[in-house]
Amino acid sequence: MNRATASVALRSLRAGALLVLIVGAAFVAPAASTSAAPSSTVDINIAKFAYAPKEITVAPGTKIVWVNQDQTPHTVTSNDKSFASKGLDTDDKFEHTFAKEGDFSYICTVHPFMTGVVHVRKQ
Ligand SMILES: [Cu+2]
Repeated sequence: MNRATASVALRSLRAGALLVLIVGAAFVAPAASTSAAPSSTVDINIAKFAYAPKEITVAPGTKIVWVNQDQTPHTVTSNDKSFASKGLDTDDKFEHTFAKEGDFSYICTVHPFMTGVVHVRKQ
């Protein structure tokens, strides 16, 4: 084996190693690419007879979790009836995932002066 042949052999060895890396990556890549970005979760506190924040803008697919921090029961009831909680006691939670874009106003049916709105927008 002369020097030129050895060089070619080394080059093909490197190419082979590169091929193994590429093939290996191809096996790894699908698993990585199928793990979609997790949808986000946003908390809205219910405290002192108010939703906080009262108004919020989120992306489609966002889950909102309302948590009643008052000593008084409250509800989360949408004006278009697309979601409605039961009466939430202290520390009770209600969650709803907003799949579609739109503006979703809601109130507490026990205290209708308590209002909130969720804007769902592609971001
Ligand atoms: Cu209330």
